[in-house]
Amino acid sequence: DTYAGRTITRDGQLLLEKAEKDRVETVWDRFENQLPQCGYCEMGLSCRICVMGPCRIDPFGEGPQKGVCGADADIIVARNLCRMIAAGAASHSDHGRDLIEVLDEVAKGKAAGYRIRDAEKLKRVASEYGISSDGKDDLKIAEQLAYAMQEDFGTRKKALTLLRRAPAKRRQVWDKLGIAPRGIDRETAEMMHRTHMGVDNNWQSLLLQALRNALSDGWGGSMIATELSDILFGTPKPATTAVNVGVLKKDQVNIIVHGHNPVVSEMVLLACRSEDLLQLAASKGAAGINLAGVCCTGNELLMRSGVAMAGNHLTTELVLTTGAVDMMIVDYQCIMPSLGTVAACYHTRMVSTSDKARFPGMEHREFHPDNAAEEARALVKEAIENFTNRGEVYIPVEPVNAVGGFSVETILGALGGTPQPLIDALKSGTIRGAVGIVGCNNPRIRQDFGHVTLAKRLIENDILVVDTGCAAVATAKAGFKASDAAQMAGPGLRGICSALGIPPVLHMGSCVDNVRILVLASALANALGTDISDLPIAGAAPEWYSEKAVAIGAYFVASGVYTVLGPMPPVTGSMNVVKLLTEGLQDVVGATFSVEPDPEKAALAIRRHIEEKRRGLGL
Ligand code: BF8
Ligand code: SF4
Repeated sequence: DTYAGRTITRDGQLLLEKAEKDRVETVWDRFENQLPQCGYCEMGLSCRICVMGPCRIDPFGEGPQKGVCGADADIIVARNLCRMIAAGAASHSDHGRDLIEVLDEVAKGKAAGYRIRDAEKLKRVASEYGISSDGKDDLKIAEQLAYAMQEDFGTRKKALTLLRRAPAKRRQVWDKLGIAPRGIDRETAEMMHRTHMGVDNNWQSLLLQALRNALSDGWGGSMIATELSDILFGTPKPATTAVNVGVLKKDQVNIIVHGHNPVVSEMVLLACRSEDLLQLAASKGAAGINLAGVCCTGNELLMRSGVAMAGNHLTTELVLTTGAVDMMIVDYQCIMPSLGTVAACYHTRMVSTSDKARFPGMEHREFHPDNAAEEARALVKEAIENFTNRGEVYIPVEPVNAVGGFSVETILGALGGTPQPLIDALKSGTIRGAVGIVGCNNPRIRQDFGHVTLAKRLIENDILVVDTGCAAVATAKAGFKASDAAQMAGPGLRGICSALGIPPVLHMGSCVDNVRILVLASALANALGTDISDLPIAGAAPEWYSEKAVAIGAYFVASGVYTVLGPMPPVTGSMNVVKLLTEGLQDVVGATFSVEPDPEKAALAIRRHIEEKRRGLGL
């Protein structure tokens, strides 16, 4: 069955069939149309950095071995990877900057609808920036924090403020290598500079700068995004929610938010809950207004408000084929430019909201902090009006229950305020280790197969899984976050999860929230007086596709976390680069990448790694 070959999800399979019937082209069709994909590009051996080129290196050694400028395979492959990391870091960090601007406008009373929802966290983060809260009201603190964080983006600092959260031993590693990031924008700009023709032509120093650039995302831009989202919208706490396309409701106005920035989706949520709009919906014959998310802005709402999640990356087109979506509101990142075309087959209204992200077939309604609350209300009203234009509706599955909302604050809170109980469980071997499963879907891999198989094998073997992004949605759809999911775990993990009333796979948020994993790992390492690279932990991105995911993988590894990628990054054209990433980095940062598309084998590799780290700690 071709549908089952594309996705392991039931909703996906049934909606693929519907899409075919409706003659809707999907990401899988276009992927097939692209085959065979360019072998030079797959290996990272093509270069179009300048217009003496484009150039390509012959991997078989018969054709050209140098680009027009003289760059060899090592330089070309390294530069291409570096630019992927720069783009990924830029994306997350620019998202972080947008939150600083909201905080600043809130402080200045210019952002109606937004407010400080976690004042305690505001003070805590402000103190990390050396801002005292004494005698100041929240808005004053917010203004000073916004300013200090903007400084982290610029060039005036020598090291990012939040690097101090990393264990001392890790910071020494970075200092020794000269890869402690200075400014968030600076590292991305320098990466682009170094990869211009005729600048840095040493593949090792290029890759070291790429690690520094990635660290500026993980311990900088993304970390700021997460912390400010918590301050502005609330620090997540566990809440029950529902996942898969079955969260759409036939008798309600369905609005989907898609993208990444909670700045838009939080205002849409607010509007969906307003009494007058609920009444308007009732007057149109709708039983309510049903807000659901896809991708990471969905994760942001799920984490903080228990908002339902319709699907992950490869579901974003299919969700429209239900005919049940009255409006999809998007901001930026991972929004396929095909969506407008898909929506045109149904009554769905498509709306883009960010000045920096426009899409064909979408109406553009720009959101800024000062008009967002009002614009959101206007859009929800229009979605309600569109409810009566619906044609046939097909919602083929029932939703699955899940618990989300595991911030570090929540996890440590559940453990009584310290990581000690978790350390005790690791020491006794009740839990063998912990793994972060992160990242996307990719049509190269059956949707969710990598995430679900890996998570299953790990929890069966008493390894706690934390996840984010589209991986987190995948495991939720598979039931690993249901209240009774502890049964799926091995005996040790099962006992602990049952006692704490938590699932064996903890939803830690969106992709910027991968920084929560860094903070948790640092708490464990600090409590043990060791480095992150000594811990029995690992990272995995079994179905990654995006440049952001490469940046995440790189900051995980540079922070000392062994990380297994599913799809192969475009580096196989240089065995030097491959060897450095998969072996050489061990001596440099105490961790490496590994590539393993088969999740069964990835699980074995991770278990082996965890047992080795346990032995290293004498456990
Ligand atoms: O930032 S996991 S497909 S939605 S890039 Fe995109 Fe990948 Fe999903 Fe979230 Ni992350
Ligand atoms: Fe070719 Fe060098 Fe220009 Fe790249 S930078 S396109 S290898 S000439």
